[in-house]
Amino acid sequence: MEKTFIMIKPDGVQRGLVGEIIGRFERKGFTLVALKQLAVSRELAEKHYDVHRDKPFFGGLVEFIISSPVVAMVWQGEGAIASARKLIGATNPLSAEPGTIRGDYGITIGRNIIHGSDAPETAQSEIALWFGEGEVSEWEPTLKEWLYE
Ligand code: DAT
Ligand code: MG
Repeated sequence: MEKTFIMIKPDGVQRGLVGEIIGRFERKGFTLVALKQLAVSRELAEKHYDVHRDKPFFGGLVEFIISSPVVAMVWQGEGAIASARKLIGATNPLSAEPGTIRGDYGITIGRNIIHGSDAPETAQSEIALWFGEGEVSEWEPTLKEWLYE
């Protein structure tokens, strides 16, 4: 089953959206296989956003991510990577559709609440970057037969 890395950013935690966001992934039917709240080091934030290192917003983005705790998670399920991106919505919350997390709760691109891996390769590398092997638990919900044909 596919796994994706999801992070509730400092604004999502500060605004009390953790339960709401976890609930959306649960109700969709995905399985939570790793979860922790942590204060992010500059090194980890820079590694996570390395692909954006040369962008003008990189410095501000790193400062934002290390400014207050985040909630890091791994969610599992069929098509979890692309589906999570749909649940999250477009990068700019003002362009994100209502019904998506960013569309419902965000206003500006620099405070867009949540991160989700964008492809199988990034999901794999982000999970390995944020979690040790023993931190991801392999389990299957007993209601699986009611979620999948
Ligand atoms: P996403 O988080 O939807 O994958 P991304 O990978 O293009 O978006 O960018 C990573 C984060 O960087 C994004 O969630 C918010 C921030 N960001 C992107 N473009 C930005 C911009 N033009 N100005 C400020 N922040 C930006
Ligand atoms: Mg991205």
